[in-house]
Amino acid sequence: MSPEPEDLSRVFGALVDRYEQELVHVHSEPDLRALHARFAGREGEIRRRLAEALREAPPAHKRSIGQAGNTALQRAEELFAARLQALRQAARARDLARTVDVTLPGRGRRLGHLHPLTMVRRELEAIFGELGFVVATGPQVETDFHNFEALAMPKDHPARDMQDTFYLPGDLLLRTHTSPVQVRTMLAQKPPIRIIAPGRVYRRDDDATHSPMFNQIEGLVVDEGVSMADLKGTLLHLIRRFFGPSLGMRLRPSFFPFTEPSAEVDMECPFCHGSGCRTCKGTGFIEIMGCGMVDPEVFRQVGIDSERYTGFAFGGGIDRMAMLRYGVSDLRLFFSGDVRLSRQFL
Ligand code: 2U9
Repeated sequence: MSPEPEDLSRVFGALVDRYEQELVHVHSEPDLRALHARFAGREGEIRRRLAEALREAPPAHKRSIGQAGNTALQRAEELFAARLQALRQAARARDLARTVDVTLPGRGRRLGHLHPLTMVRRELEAIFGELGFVVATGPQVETDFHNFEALAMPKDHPARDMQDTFYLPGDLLLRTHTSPVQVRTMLAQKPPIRIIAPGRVYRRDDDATHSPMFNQIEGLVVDEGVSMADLKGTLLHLIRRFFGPSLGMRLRPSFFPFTEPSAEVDMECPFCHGSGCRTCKGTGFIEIMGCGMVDPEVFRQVGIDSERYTGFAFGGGIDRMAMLRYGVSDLRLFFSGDVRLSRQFL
């Protein structure tokens, strides 16, 4: 005997209720589709029962049985759609929680800044600017005359050795100091002259405190009546403005081909104030520059009357001053391009 349409309607209802109960345990889209196929798919339970009932039912019952089946299938479709939407929403919420916290503050923009050597050079330029010095520059590829000859270093001078200088084809070389800038200035203009010449220079040297390229700052003052006392006052001012207001200074006799008399400039050690430490190797002093009165031979080379004019000059390493100022122990760090160094100077 074939079942009554009312009984079938209950059977379908029970099937859909079971489907609804099992849906709760489904947590992925493929599992959901598999479950749905099992109940409401082409080969699913509902359609199988429906086909069976239709086959056995008398013609008068077929219509209401068909309706009961369709109602069940429709409910199953609605349940499927609702669960699918819920699963997709949950997945999206999980993704958002994992990748974007929209309540976090935005990332700040990282600003670039000056290289420590540029900061030091500019500070030195400012200190000398206050004293009336102007900045002079010149080529890094120089002639033998401007780099050596005019500075009383003739052809047989030991400083011209291949070991020390980078020579280029023709009578050219990479300047070994910024002194040719002063030579060019004296050739181009009459005293009074009061210039500083900062810039890159090149020597065949390479270790923790020497680099084949380094930065120098030199100064030159030429006028009537310029004396060693002017030189000393200028350098003491520089040391106290740049390294510390109460630091002492001493000049030790030395020799340079282009100055006479010449001296090495020592400043009182800014780390131990003269009592002796590792940086000053226990001496209480640190050598930072060389200086002297311009040799009359240099004036003769550039056509300045040494009977009328005198001048002083000095020179030192910007990189070395930066190392002392910031406690950097290896000169090469300044040229490494390593942002871990420059970031410390923000
Ligand atoms: C002219 C006349 C004189 C510049 C001077 C020094 C002394 C000096 C060195 C220190 C360490 C260079 O960086 S370093 O290797 N310089 O000791 N320089 S007097 O004298 C001049 C320059 C130009 C026309």
